[in-house]
Parts: sequence; structure tokens; C-alpha cells
Amino acid sequence: PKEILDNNKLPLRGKDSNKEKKHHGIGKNKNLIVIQVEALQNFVVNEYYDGQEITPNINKLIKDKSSIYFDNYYQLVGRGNTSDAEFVSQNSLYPSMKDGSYALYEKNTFYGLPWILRDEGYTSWAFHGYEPEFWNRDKAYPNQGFERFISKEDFDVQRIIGFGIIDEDFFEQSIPYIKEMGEPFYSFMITLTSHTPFNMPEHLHVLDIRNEHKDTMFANYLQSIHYADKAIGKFIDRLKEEGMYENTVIALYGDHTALHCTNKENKETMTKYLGHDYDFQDMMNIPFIIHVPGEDIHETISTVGSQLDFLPTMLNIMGLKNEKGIMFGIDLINSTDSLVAQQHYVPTGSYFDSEKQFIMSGNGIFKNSRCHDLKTRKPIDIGEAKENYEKAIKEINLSNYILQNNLIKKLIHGSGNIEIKEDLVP
Ligand code: GP9
Repeated sequence: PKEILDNNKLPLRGKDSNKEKKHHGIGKNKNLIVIQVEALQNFVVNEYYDGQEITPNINKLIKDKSSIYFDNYYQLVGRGNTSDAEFVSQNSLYPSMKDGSYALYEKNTFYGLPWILRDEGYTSWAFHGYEPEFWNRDKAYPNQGFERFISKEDFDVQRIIGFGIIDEDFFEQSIPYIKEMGEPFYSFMITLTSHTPFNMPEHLHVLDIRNEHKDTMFANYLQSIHYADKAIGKFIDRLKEEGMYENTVIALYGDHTALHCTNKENKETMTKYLGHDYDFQDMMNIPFIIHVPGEDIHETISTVGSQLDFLPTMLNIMGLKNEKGIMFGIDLINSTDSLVAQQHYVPTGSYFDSEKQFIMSGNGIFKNSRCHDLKTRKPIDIGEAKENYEKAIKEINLSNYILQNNLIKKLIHGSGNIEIKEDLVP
């Protein structure tokens, strides 16, 4: 079918109603720090391992009266893994399975969070403690809207874990750069230490581990994410000391999974630990927290969402609208029209919606696919999953089409209406 893509009619789902929007503009004109945490899964949050709190600082942030916690939030990465978590979150567009979005669409025009905030007078910089070329970040960031990329080359890299500067030094050394940005600023900070295979030096093995878990990837992950959490806690304390906290919105989320459920050891260990079958639902579930100092907004929101919904949700908090671009996500505070169309780790067209996870069969035969209820984990008849399967495929195709044809450029500079000629329904 022919379709007209009209940016006035977007987002595709969760369309704005005339209702007054909850929490709209509570972060208006405040600075913004977004922390994307390497391999932060949701199961460690608010969790104790043999009485030891795994992520005390993130938990403290969640419990704060000024925080909203999204506990039904999922990763949405493609071939570009961590960099796609960035891309999807900043732009509310789907990733690709051909290559990382930063490589495929380096030269495209975008209008995501860094650009929207720049139009409001913000300075937008990205921070990450690894080589700038990795994932093609250095070349892609200018068109993403980041005016400067503070990378490994800008840090004094003395202490390394894995392949980059340790998170504590990354945060501490970022502070003078953030000050240099002036106000209002948008700092996008991507952590690194809790990267697979989670091998931490002995002195950072802080948690006591049961014999049955010793030397498992599960135990190493707990140590590693406990460290990342400590670095985040120190950073928030330092922002307070520096007088940079009160006027700054902090958003934090995990980029992607740490423990793959397709790995036999992880599957067995996690299934025993959680007391239920460790599956893609657990594996893809990441936390998302928004913290607006001074606001009384404490709430856990369980609307199903993903990194695709990050931008519209943040725009509502910052009191802004996306007047020019395209967003596939929804504002998770003001809509429940969920659809998380997946392509990675599960076959394309698999999805989460507000009640279920549908996993398309690997051989492409619909009747061989499976579906379960997100709350009860009981099977659901796949007949009920067909409509959203078609919608999921359509969304992914439409997003790919927009990116392949650099249509955001036309929307920004052209008439605002674009004819979609491709058949976008399977
Ligand atoms: C590298 C870091 C990790 O710069 O972001 O990327 P990943 O391997 O997790 O995709």
C-alpha cells in the first residue's frame, strides 16, 4: 500500500491527546546528564545476593522521592550493540541488522535528543572512555548532534579494566569537561567497566560469592556491576559537591544484556537463581530511571517500553516537542500503546507488547512461533499475536526505509510530507 508519511501525524503510536500531560516540563531548562550503563540488566536492581545489596546506589536513586523507575523496559539493539542502544535512545528509530547504525547511516541527517536540545540553547557532548573510532562513534557523532566527543584520548588513562579507563576515573575526569560546557548542558555518558567477560581485579571482588557460583560468569557479572554501581554513586555525590546536581536531570538505563540465555551455564545458573526459566524476557529487561532533583514524582511505571521510547519520554520531562523529526516510540509516562519490535537475538518481527512476548520462529513459519504472557509467563495462543507481528514488521521496515532514504533530511528541509512507495506489510 502507498502511504503518506507526515511528521505532523507522528509518532505512529501513542498519539498526543489534548489531555494535560503528566510531568510535562518538570525538567524544563535544567541541565541533562544521561548515563548509559554497560550491560546493566534489570534483575540486579533492588536485589540482594545472600544479603548483600548488588546495586545500592542505583537502588537509592530509584527510592528517592524525585525518581521514576521503569521496570518493564527492554533493550532494542541491532548489529551495533552498545552503539545501537545509544542510537535508538537518542533518535527513537529502529537499529539495523546489516551493520551498526553509526556505520550505515554516518552521513544521514538526524534530529534526535542532542539536536533538539541544541535548538533550545543547550551544549550537547558525548563522553566515553574508549577509542573514538570504535563503533564509528567519532564519525557518526557530529550528525547525531554531538558537538564534541570526550573519549579515551582526552582522559588520563592510568587505571584500566577490560579495554578502557575505569568507570570511577571516567566520571571523575569528566567533571571538568562538563563544567567547560557551560549551562544548560546535555552530557551523554557511556560507561565501560562492566563489559563482558566481567573480569575484575581481585581487590574489586567485593561481594562474597557462594561456592556453587565461584568463577561463573554470573558471579563475575555481579562483582563487575557492583563496581559500576559504586562509580555511579560516587559520581552523583561529586555532582552534589560541585553544586552541579540541583539543576540537573539525571537519566540512567542499561544498554543491553550481560548474561545471554542461550549460553548453557548462564541459563542454568540464572534459572536456579531466579526460580523460573531464564529467558529472553529476563535477558532483555533493563532498568530505566529518571531523576529530577526537587520534584516529588516517586513512582514505578510498569508500562512495557524500550530504548525506542527514551526520546519521547525525555522530551516530555524536558518540556519539549520533536517538531521536525520522526519518532517511533511513545512517552512511557503518558501512553500505554506499547510495541517493542525486536530483531536481534530473536528473529525479526518478534516483539513485546503491553501483555505478551512473541518470538517468531527461526524458520519464518508463523505457526511455529511462540508467545507468552509477560506476567504469568503462561503460553498465549499465537493467533492473538498475528496483528502486532505484522505491525512490528511494518515498523521495522518503515524505520529502515526512512534511514535508507535519509528521509529525516527531507522532513526537516522539505515539505514535511513524504510518499512511502514501498510495500511495508509482509
Ligand atoms: C566499546 C563499548 C562496548 O566502546 O561501548 O561496546 P559493546 O561491545 O558492548 O557493543
